[in-house]
Amino acid sequence: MQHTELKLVLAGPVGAGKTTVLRALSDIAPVSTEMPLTDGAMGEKTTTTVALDFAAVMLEDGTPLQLFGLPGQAHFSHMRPIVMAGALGVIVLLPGDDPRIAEQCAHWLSIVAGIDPEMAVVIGITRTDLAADFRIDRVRQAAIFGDVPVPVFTIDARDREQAGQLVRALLLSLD
Ligand SMILES: Nc1nc2c(ncn2[C@@H]2O[C@H](COP(=O)(O)OP(=O)(O)O)[C@@H](O)[C@H]2O)c(=O)[nH]1
Ligand SMILES: [Mg+2]
Repeated sequence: MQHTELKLVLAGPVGAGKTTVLRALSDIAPVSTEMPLTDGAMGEKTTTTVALDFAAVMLEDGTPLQLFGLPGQAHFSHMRPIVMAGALGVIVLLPGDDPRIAEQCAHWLSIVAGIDPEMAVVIGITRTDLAADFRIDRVRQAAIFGDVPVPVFTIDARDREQAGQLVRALLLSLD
């Protein structure tokens, strides 16, 4: 049993579901820094995370877990190393309905590796219900961190149980 505070980070592009996962999991009212999208709305999405998202979760064994979301926009990339400092692992979220998901996967893994190449990483793919032609094998081919394949899961970010599965997978990979 572990009672030291755990810190995990959610990374990924705008619209991947980072804020949604944090809201689904949080035991407290999550802290968000949502601002109107400067480039105009993307579909139904009119706001984006500018600095960070924060949520607190108590794990079943009593361990407090802190979850931070990284801003997706490159414009706020200077915040990423600050938010990632002290984290034990990163969940990379990717939108399954983005046709460039394999490139996004490689791009976000290289961002995380550039900040900390020793980081534990899992990948969660959201919005696959919106993508009839989604192929998980294309993402798996791009899901290499260092030289090691990263676990890939499909989840609905709005579902607390499925979002929790990503956290459990990441925590299991730590020990
Ligand atoms: N249909 C569908 N929508 C999803 C799923 N996961 C997330 N979303 C939606 O996708 C959008 C993601 O936005 P958000 O959480 O703000 O993404 P962020 O930019 O990464 O923080 C929200 O409208 C979610 O409700 C999913 O599995 N299926
Ligand atoms: Mg967000």
